[in-house]
Amino acid sequence: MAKLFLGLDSSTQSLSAVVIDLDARKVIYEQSLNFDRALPHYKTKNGVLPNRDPLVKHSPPLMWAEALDLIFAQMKKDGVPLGRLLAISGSGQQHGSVYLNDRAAGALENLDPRKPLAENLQGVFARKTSPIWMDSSTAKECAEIRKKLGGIKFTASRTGSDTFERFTGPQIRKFYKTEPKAYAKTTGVALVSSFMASLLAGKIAPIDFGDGAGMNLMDIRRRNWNHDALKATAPGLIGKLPPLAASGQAIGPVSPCFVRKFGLNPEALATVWTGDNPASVIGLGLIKPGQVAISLGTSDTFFGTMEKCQTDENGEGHVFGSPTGGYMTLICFKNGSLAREKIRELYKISDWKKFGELVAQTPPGNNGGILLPWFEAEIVPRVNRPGIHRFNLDEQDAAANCRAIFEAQMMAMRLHSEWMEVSPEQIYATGGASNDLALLQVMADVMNCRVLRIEISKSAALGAALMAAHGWLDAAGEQPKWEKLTAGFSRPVPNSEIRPDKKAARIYDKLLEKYAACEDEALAKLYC
Ligand code: XUL
Repeated sequence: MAKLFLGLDSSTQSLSAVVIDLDARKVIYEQSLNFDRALPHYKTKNGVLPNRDPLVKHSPPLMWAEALDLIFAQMKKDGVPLGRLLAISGSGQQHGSVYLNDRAAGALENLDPRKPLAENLQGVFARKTSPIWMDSSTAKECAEIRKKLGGIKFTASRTGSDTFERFTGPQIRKFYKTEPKAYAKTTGVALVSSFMASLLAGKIAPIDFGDGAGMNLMDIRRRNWNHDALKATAPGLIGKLPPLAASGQAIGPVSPCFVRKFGLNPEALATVWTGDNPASVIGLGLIKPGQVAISLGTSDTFFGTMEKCQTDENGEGHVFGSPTGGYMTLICFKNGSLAREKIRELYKISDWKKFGELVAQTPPGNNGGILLPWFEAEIVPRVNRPGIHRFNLDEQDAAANCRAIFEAQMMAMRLHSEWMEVSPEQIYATGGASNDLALLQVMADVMNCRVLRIEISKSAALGAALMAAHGWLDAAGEQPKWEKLTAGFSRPVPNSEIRPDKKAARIYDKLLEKYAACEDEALAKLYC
């Protein structure tokens, strides 16, 4: 009988599902549900609630739960053999936190299949909204925690990263400081990933070593909660956090609610979820150390698998646990596809094909023109005052501005990933914008490295499905090997290899210095 596994990905803008047939090495079903369109009553834009403060970005956790109901209903309608799924895992946008009260555990254990999930969860939240990874409102709390932990270098070497505005610890601290009563009523803090896993398992789920590392609360090497970090964050926090566990590890059988409502097999396993980036590492097959990918999504990320845990002394990059059991490294740039979209809107460019054509019309290096696209507060480099900055760049020149934004995004990646000391033989490109050859040529030239396109639109959900398979095989005592398990699922698109143009690469080697100086100048102006 076919071995079927489901992977879900609860991201910023959508919930996606991928079902794999493990032995046939095939994805047999894919589906995505866009929050704004499918659940308009939550009034989100791109999955985020409007807020007067541009630094505050929250989403409603009930919306994510309602989306879970909807996607299962859709799968049932589409004839997915839900009764034959052996295990389910998932991934969530990283860092976002859900605050539960003392009614949550009981509600999860007694989910009523006759009622929508959202109704089952009425009254279980100690905080109605969840701060998500796009939030940059906790600079003060970051400074406070960092100071208590002994500075950037020490914070990074203990928790895997310096304190970051979007990381869960600083967010929890802000909640504790600004809403102490609600914090006191919080009995459980979950991540987006562990919250969603809890719904499927019908009990509070563990947080995994991948997503747990995005909290500034976990000891990155020992993989347990770090008591100094907990103390620096908020009182009584240890009592509010679930245990830590390996991604994909079996939690138990799925909640009877999902069995009754959607016909799941009562023996199907609910497993521990992870963050979207750790799951993508699996989905893209980055199993061997030194393999690197660039994902061009809502956020642009540069990530790869690491042999041993090496943290960034300057505090810009992150180290997370990888679902393979080792480590992964990541740098996250907030101004990814939404920033590219802003430029497209600004210059009234009809579609992405046209955008790529305009990039192709302009010379590498853009005649020295540089654009810093910080439409939103940026993570790397840290920018808390949004705004765009042009250097030697004509604002009226649409084509030059299209090239400039992508060149800047790639130069920022190169500059800020130098600490990783990886010189990959090739970079895998994935995510929406990786379909555009002109952009990929810029990527190959700036990075001076071959680029291969991997066409997996849902790499995180695929990774999650593979994690479910790993967890199920492990629970069956089969000691699965990641390399064997993932083989055949993600292959570069045939003939998609793009080689760097030597002349262009030389131009970028030089331009990088100018780019770095522009960043310094803009940052000095912002913070003087
Ligand atoms: C990673 C990060 C983002 C989110 C996007 O640190 O903040 O990539 O995970 O969902």
